[in-house]
Amino acid sequence: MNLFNKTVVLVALIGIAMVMVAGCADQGTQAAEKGKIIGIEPGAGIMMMSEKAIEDYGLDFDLVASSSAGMASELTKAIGEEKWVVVTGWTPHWKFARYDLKYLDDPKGVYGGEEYIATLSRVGLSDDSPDLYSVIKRFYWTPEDMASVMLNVEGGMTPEDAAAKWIADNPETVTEWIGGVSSDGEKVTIGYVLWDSEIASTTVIQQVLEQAGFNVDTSAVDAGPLYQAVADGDVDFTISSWLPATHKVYLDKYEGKIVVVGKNLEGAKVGLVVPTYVTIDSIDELNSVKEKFA
Ligand code: PBE
Repeated sequence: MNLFNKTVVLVALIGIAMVMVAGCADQGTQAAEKGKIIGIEPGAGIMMMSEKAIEDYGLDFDLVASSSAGMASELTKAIGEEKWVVVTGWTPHWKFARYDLKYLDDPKGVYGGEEYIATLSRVGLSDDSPDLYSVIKRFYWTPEDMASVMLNVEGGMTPEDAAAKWIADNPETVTEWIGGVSSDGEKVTIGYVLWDSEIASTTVIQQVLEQAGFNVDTSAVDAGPLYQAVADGDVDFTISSWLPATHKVYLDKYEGKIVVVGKNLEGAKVGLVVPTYVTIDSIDELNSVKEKFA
């Protein structure tokens, strides 16, 4: 080997050694790194619950704020690479139809038990608009109904088309909700949050009310401002209230200023969700494998 070649080999070896050292150092910092829980919008009930879970379980994890769509795309990406990922999840949601997922057990009950979704109205709506009030009081469907609309939206339909399809497929239910009510263009404003589940339900109720002759506006805001808007009477009603646990703080905050119309869906759930190939089953095992979630 001539001197030039020797130099090349030497430089290459030094290069390789540097990469190896850097790699080790990297692994070193990774081991100390916190795990990540992929969250959604700040203000969602599930975000507050997850902060509490980090505290109560002493998790060495950061909760990363994102959006419902951002959470879903992180989940999709991780599953594509078979990487471990933990997200703030809820049911009904299309992700359970699309992927093999499971809730992590929550022995401390931070995420509550079974949830329902409630319809809330502004104070005075039942007097000002008894017909409208009667329709939203009758509005009740199943997790499967809601999930089917969400799944079609996830599959590429617009929320409007997916809602119209559900309505066309369920004429008897819709007729029952409308209950013979017919408006000549009364204005209605519905508040909601851009969660996939609430995009689905709100678009359906909007179209049902339009079918009954109402002139419907929707207003998409974050959870905190939504409750404020119902309490202030800026929106007439919302069908986006997750109870008894998820939105308890909001409902408590506006006690007496918001009317609970009734349940519109039962059998909902919130919690921490992982792909089934993640080999832990409980939130209290998260710390022992946090590197996998870094
Ligand atoms: N969610 C969907 C909401 C309620 C509906 C679970 C993301 C929340 O956490 O507030």
